[in-house]
This record gives sequence, structure tokens and C-alpha cells, in this order.
Amino acid sequence: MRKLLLILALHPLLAIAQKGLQLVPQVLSSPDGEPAPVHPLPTQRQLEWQRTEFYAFFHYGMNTYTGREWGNGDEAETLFAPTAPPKPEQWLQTVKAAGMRGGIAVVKHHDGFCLWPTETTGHSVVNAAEGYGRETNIPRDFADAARRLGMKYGFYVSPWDRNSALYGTTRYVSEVFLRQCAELAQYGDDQFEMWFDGANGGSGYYGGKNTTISVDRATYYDVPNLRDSIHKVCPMCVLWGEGGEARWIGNEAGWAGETNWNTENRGYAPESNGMYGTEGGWCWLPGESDAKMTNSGWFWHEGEQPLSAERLFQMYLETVGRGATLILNCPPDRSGVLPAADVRVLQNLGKLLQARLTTDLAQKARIDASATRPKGATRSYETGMLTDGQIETYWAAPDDATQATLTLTWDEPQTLHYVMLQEYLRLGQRIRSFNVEYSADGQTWQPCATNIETTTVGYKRIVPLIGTTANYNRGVQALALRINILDARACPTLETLAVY
Ligand code: FUL
Repeated sequence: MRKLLLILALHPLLAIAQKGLQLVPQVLSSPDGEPAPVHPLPTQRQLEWQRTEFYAFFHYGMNTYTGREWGNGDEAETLFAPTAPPKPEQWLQTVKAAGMRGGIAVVKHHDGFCLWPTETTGHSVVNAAEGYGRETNIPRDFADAARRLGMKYGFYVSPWDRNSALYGTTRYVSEVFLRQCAELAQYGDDQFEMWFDGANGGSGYYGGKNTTISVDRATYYDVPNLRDSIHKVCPMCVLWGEGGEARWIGNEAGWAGETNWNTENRGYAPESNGMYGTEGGWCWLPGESDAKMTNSGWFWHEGEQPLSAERLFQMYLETVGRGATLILNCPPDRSGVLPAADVRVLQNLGKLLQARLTTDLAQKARIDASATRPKGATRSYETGMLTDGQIETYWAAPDDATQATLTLTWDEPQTLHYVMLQEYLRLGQRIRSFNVEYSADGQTWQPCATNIETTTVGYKRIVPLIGTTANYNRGVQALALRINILDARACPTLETLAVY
């Protein structure tokens, strides 16, 4: 008995219980002296997803042929009648030239029509118009094309189904929706995102009931089961929206907040907070901005026009350049290809991105830091890590610093347009505030980007030095440039610093 008492007294949990619950923060030191992480942190899957940055949305399906945006679900399958075989390879090739790294194809919209031969419903290409319609299998051809082109791919599958007679019952979830997702997972274990729309409009055909059905989208779709099942087959597939691994940016106009935290209080924060996220939120939930490249709907419509390449470039700066990803909708037409006018604009967008954001002038600058963390056993945190092109190396300040200045100096005056910063997100999002100054003579300093809210950095921040995303022309003439980090949740880290 005495022995037992002794064991109990030595047991650490018991010791805590005796003293009252005193949790002592445990800081594990790394042999490399890396900064302690600021939680929450991204999963590997989320990190790789964030690195996709810019990709396309392809809204194509029954609505392309009916001219609608939301089909009711009672459309005859034979209305799906492509005038030529749909060519996902042309879609992806075009957006690759525009600087995009992948795409998401809509394979089932709210009307329930499936663009692959599913076993879950007859409302699919199996019963489409004879010929090209019936031969269509978008998931198969889209995944094949993406692999050939070395691009990332995934599918949009609408949880809301205005065709299904089972919608609203548990059988719809287990026998239709989850099985459709499982079928789609079979088109490739290398998918990077599955897109689950939040729309649950209510009214629809529903197998002839022509009624209104409401569900609680937070609980109805068995998301935890869905997420586990998809991840078993597609380990790197982020479940967007209903799936809970990335958040809607809160608007469809192609902009994220200048202050944009990757953290959020999932389940409590309103979607209207999507632009900004929440500092100190309990989960990692990075923002994705969905926007259209045309002046009409998500699906192709007669007479629509693409926006200009300049406008799309600005959208890029206001989404990717503010730490969100951009999924830009490019709608294929009735012949199953992107129309010539859209292709031209996308080519021009690719040229703008190439001309304005690829020649990195930081590569030929001397970079000094006001303070740098001491070298570890195998790792250095010197400013050279900012420009080495390696995503797993980074510059970091010492533990006691939440402020630091990075100064770039050139031998000759330079014309500068943008500063690009990336935090080392494996250690969490840290920077709260910074500013940028330039010097024409290397002695006296002037503020630049003064109309820009220079707060968070996150995955990527592109700061237009002239203070607006709306035009490019002038730039800033400088012999030196400095970035002053003014406040951070813990000592700041930066994985990349580039200047264009
Ligand atoms: C919305 C949908 O209702 C639209 O039709 C479109 O698919 C868009 C991307 O998401 O919520």
C-alpha cells in the first residue's frame, strides 16, 4: 500500500492535481535554434495548396446549353449537346500561358447533371445527346490533361442537388453525394482541391416534387466522414468551403483584405469576415478568392466579354498579392473550348505577369538586416536565405525582437515597382505591421506605398510602391529600399524578399 502511495505521489498528473492545474509552457529547443512556432500552423496539405497561388475555375455543363446560371434540375439530359468534343486540354493549356498553376472543373452544378458516367443517377452524360454529349467525361479528360501539362487539378461538385428525389434525406448523403465524391476521387489521387459550394437555395425539381427543401449545411453533408474518406484516397486534396480546410474570401469581386490573417475561428466567424481572417483565430483556414474573367455569369453566355488583361492583373495583385489564392473563372463555350477573345486576354495577362513580376532586382542588391538570429547547427538565418529560391530556408530575427529593418542597396539607381514578401508559414503567421521606404541617394529616406495598408504579410504580400494597384507606369527611382517590420506576434521570419 505504501509503495502504491509513493508511485501515485510521483506520478506527474497526480502532482498537477495536487497543486491545482498549473500548466507550465514547454518550449522545445531545436538544435538549429529555430524560432518557436506561433500556433495554429498549416498542415502540409494546406501549405502545398497555398503554393498553387493562381488557378482557373471552369464552369461548364448543362447551363452552358440552357443559358442559365442555376438550372432547376428538370432539364432533359439530351439538352447537353456539345457541338464538338469538349477539350479540357485547351482550357488548361490556355490558363497555363496566363501564369496559372492548375484548375478546378465543375463536374456537377446545382442542377445535379453529372459530367461523368456516374452510377449514382441517370441525370448524367450517360443519357446526354448522342455523340459528343454521351462521349463526354470531364473528370477523366481534365485529370489526364493536367498531368500531361504538369498542372494541379481538382473538381467542383455541388452538394446541393436540385434534381435528386432523395435530396434532404440521409440517403441522398450516403447513396448519392458521398458516392459521387468517392467516384471523383478515383480519377486521380493527386487532386489538390475539391470544391464544395455553400449554396442551398431551397427550391428545385427534386425528382418531380417541385418543392422547396432546406437543410442545415453545417451538419447535413457528413463532412468529417467525407473529409476522411477523400484524404484516404487523395492525401493532398484540400476540401474547400463545406470541407473546412480553406475559406471563402467573402466576395466574388476578386479582392482580399490588405490585412489578411490565415487564421480564423471556424464555425463562429461570419463569412463576411472572409477577406480579413482573424488574428489569433483557433484554426488555420487560408482564403481563396473566386472571381470571373468575364462580364457575365459563371457559365458561358452569348455576347459576354472578357475583362481586360490590366483589370485581371490588378485582381491578381489584390488577391495573390494579399496572401489569398485566386481561382479565376474561364467559361468554355458550347463547342467545349475557351472562346478566342478569352484566350487572347489570358495570353496578355501571362505577358503582364511575366514582364512585371519576374525580374527580381533583390538578387543583385546587398541586403542588410538590423538584427539576425544566431546560426544553428545546420541552419543559417542570414539575409542570403531571402533570395536563395529555397522554400525551406528563411531569414529570422532573434527571439527578443518583434521589430527589424531589412535594407536593400544597389550600385546603380533602379526603377522599382513592387516589393514581394513571404513569411515562413511553417512557424505560423507572425507579422502585424510593416512599412516601406526608399532612398534616391542612399542617405535620406522617403516613405513609399503610403496609401497601402501594410499590415499582414502571410503566404505572400506584393506591395505596389507607387501606392496603388490600379496603374503601373511610374515606379520609384531608388538606390536603396528598406522594409521596416514594426510589429509581430513573435520574432518575424521571412522566406522570400523580392523586388520588381
Ligand atoms: C456560387 C454558385 O451558386 C455559383 O453558381 C458558382 O458556382 C459560384 C462559384 O459559387 O455559390
